[in-house]
Amino acid sequence: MPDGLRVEVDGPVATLILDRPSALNALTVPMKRALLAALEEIAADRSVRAVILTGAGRAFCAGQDLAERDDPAAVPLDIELRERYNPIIRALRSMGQPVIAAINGVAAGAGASIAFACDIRIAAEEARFVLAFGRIGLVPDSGATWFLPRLVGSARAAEMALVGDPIDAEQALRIGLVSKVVPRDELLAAARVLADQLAAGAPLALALTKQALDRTWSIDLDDALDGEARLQGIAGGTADHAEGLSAFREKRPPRFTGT
Ligand code: T3D
Repeated sequence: MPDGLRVEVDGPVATLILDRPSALNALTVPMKRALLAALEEIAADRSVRAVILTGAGRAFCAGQDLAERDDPAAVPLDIELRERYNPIIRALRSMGQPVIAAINGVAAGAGASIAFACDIRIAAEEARFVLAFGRIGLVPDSGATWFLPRLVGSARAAEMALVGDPIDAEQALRIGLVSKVVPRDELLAAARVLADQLAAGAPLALALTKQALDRTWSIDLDDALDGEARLQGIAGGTADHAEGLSAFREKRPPRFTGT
């Protein structure tokens, strides 16, 4: 796979596989382009209702491919972030479909940041998170300083970012960084069960729920209550809401269509 990304669509679930296992799926320019393009394409595809992001081999993603930094033509880091990493993080947050990070192994640097930006994280027993930025004299980026305190609290975020010690799967579960840990050979199946559950949900309601959850970080309770009322006004007008009510009355599972 020349661009280091595999995209597999099976029914309503798209699985994105970072696929450069010899370098622990470290991100090259072509991979970042391919990942952004895939996320944008999926965001516009109403037939895809849930996404799984995982890595090939023993790693989830080791962050920026450091070999690229030896290229004299490499762009400055701030430009690399603005033009290549930040759009990926924004795409993960703005797409309506829920994204599950299935963290199969080490997630380091921007690889960890990308996992943090997903909606749900489940991990293999071998997974570990390494905020590797400080070890190479860099600052956590790609949203890590925004997501991490919100996920695990500021004290743990500070320890992870400043000390940089690896957080193993068990610890990640304990501090709420992942919601489930499973044996490695069960990871993709567990992600698929979750993805199918999400894919059976009402797509617009899920998209609006993502929006509502993200908004809470920058608003007060009054704004949150107003925002929920506004989004509920939209969700309440959908055919999916009517279908949900019918299904409840008829004691059957709902068949949501995204309308
Ligand atoms: O453009 C910009 O720079 C701005 C954006 C920055 C965002 C960032 O992500 S900065 C942070 C970059 N990532 C890192 O600093 C992590 C570097 N890697 C590691 O610290 C370790 O490899 C791990 C903790 C991830 C895993 O350790 P371990 O012992 O399990 O594996 P290993 O032996 O270190 O690595 C295995 C191979 O993968 C090895 O190659 P080799 O010797 O077998 O040919 C290693 O060089 C390669 N590899 C690992 N990480 C990277 C990498 N190659 C290129 N880039 C990497 N990031």
